[in-house]
Amino acid sequence: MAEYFVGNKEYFPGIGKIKYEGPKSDNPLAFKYYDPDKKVGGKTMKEHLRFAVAYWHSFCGDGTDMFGAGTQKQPWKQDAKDPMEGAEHKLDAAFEFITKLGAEFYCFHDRDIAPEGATPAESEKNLMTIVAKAKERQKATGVKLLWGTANLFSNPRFMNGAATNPDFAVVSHAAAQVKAAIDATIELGGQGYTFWGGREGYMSLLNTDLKREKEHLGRFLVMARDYARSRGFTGVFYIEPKPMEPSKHQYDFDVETVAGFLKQFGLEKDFRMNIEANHAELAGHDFHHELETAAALGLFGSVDANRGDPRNGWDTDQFPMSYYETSLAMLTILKIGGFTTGGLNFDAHIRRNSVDPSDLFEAHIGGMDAFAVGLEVAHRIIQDGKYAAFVKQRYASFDAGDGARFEKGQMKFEELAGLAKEYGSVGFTSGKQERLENLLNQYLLGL
Ligand code: XLS
Ligand code: CA
Ligand code: CA
Repeated sequence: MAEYFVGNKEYFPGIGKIKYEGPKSDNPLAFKYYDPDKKVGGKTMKEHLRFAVAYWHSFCGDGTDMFGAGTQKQPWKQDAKDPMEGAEHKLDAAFEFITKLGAEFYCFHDRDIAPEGATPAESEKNLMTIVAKAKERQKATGVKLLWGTANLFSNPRFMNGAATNPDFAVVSHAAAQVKAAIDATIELGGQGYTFWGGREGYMSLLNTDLKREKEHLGRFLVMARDYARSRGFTGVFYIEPKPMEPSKHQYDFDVETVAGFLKQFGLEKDFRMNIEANHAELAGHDFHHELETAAALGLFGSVDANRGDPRNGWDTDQFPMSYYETSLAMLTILKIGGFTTGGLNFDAHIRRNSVDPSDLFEAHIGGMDAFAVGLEVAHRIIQDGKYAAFVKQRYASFDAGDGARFEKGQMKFEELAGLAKEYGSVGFTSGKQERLENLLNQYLLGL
């Protein structure tokens, strides 16, 4: 077991490398469907799915909520003599966990991995000290950084926003953090850098200059991109849409809104979407809708894999479980050729009453299995081509003749209007939705 942890202490004793045991296994600490080396199409499951563990939920959050204190013991927080030693213990626990689980990647906020100092300079020093240690552990374990980000929402100075704060001094603090977090991401070979607009939005329009705030956000992102590129960052920038919480209205509401914003500020070449299932739901969309919209716009990037609770409308960040959702998600992702720099980041936390160290493993195992099933179902659907053939046929009237001329922009509006007379009574072709939904259930059960 010793080979799976790199620090001085084992934080998850009694749990070894998680193995694939197949669907009949009754071992809760084994994969039932995720078989990393199994080939699906031309790639292994591991290459397709690019799983990442979210540092903040798994190693920082301890079950604290608005109504009560933390419930999860987290031994890495218990015997440190100061916050920097605590950060190193956390790093050891994280790399032990990720390695035993067999995830390829992790993601972090600056403040997840290193404590904030009294000044920006001290914060940066703390961060880069831990980054050097993380780099050693990445080398020792082969675990890689999917993306880094800056926490621009926890410190009270960000209560009115970060890049969109009405006070310019706060904007400069946000820049200090983003600059250091970009440096950290580059140093660790991160394949992406994420901007989630934590408090970039408003609580009331009565005290907000919406136009100016959005322009400040655009300016800030342009400057951050240019800085990162000047430092040699070749990865992808992500914006992660979310419609609300903590703000009443967040500027990065959903994929369509962000797409318009990126175009407005000339950011569409460098930025892609990091789509979270729970955020899609908060925006009143299906997860599949957000993925398909990003794919259609050529802006798909990465995924924060989790689920919400459709009945309470909060960002509950639960682990993904629904094969229905993972299959539809993987269908869109496979259709556009799979992930490039992105991956499936488990931005999810175990429930407050899940207090056993093994619960964290079981949660991730379930999420990885759910996406492995989704991958296989989506692959089979694409191989079969039944949906694709149906959709192709549905739009066949645009493939030749007048329809094709319309698509190519070779027709005047008067001509289009005039054609109505020629076509007469049309438009009563069944969409066959029920048949197609029934088919999806057949695929899900593998019949
Ligand atoms: C919060 C967001 C956040 C981002 C990273 O709702 O999901 O965790 O993913 O800042
Ligand atoms: Ca997220
Ligand atoms: Ca969330």
